[in-house]
Amino acid sequence: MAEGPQPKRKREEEEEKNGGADTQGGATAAFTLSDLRVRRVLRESARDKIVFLHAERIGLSGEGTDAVVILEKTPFQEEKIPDLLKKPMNAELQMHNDIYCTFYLSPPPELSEIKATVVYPATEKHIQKYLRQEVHLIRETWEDYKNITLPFIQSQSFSIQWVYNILEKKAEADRIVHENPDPSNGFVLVPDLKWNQNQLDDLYLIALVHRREIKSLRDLTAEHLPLLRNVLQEGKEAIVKRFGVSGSQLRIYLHYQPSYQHLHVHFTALGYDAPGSSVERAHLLADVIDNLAMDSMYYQKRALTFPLRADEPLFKKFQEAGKV
Ligand code: M7G
Repeated sequence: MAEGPQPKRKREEEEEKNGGADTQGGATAAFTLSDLRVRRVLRESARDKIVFLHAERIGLSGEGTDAVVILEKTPFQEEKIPDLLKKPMNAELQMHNDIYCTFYLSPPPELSEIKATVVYPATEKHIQKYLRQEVHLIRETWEDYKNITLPFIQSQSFSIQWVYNILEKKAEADRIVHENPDPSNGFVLVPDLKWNQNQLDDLYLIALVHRREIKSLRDLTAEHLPLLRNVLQEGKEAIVKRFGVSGSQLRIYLHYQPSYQHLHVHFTALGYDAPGSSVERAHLLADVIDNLAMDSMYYQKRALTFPLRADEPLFKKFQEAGKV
């Protein structure tokens, strides 16, 4: 029988107890969730049972430091479902009509977990990332990439310190599922921040390549084929071995544009409608490999589409250039 997901490791539990951790440079500055004060709701989704909050932590001098807090009701864990009906709890009948009735349950804490992800200290860019915005599609030619996008991402993009912390084993070292240590063609596979590893329905891992100069799809040429083939092949093998999910049940893809400009590949359960897995952002790794095998300069020739929020500085740059 397939092995289930690994139980939560001690370090994660400790981090959760502390309410999160700042892993800048590998150092961990713990704080409790109750140190944070909610400033406003950035976005919420009734369908996904998730809310994104702009919060702040008040320092000793009374100064507030921005944080982003993401609260998400966790998926059901199959083995715990029978307890939901069995355990004595407050179950309030809301409506009864013929054969139909609705109850509202107030389950005990161990059956009503909420996952809290904290970004602290958060930059303005983090806050903007989660703020509900009007979104537009950009069609970026190679010239647009060179003239507009590249200078922009070189001048300002998210810090990728967290990626280096993983590659250098300064953070999440005990979560590594697989590593190929080769400096040119190797990578590290870890559970994504979004996955709590308690159930396989929303399985989500990321492969971070050891090479540091590859920012995104735009930098890839046939030279990178051995690396990409390793990620595809070894990533699938590691996931079937550890989690019992076969390669044919995985969606393996890159984002364009990625938020973090260090090449990484997303592995999500095929049945999970993962955020960012839609056509305007996801490029299947198998297709990327085929495209590069056909034409080494494929991603330096073709136009690429991606969504941008209306208030993003990059969107303004495309507007100023008359491209939107
Ligand atoms: P992306 O396409 O660059 O950006 O993917 P997106 O967040 O807009 O999708 C980066 C991926 O890395 C996302 O799936 C994040 O959830 C994940 N991620 C981000 N951070 C800061 C961490 C982290 O510290 N640890 C892990 N394990 N995953 C992270």
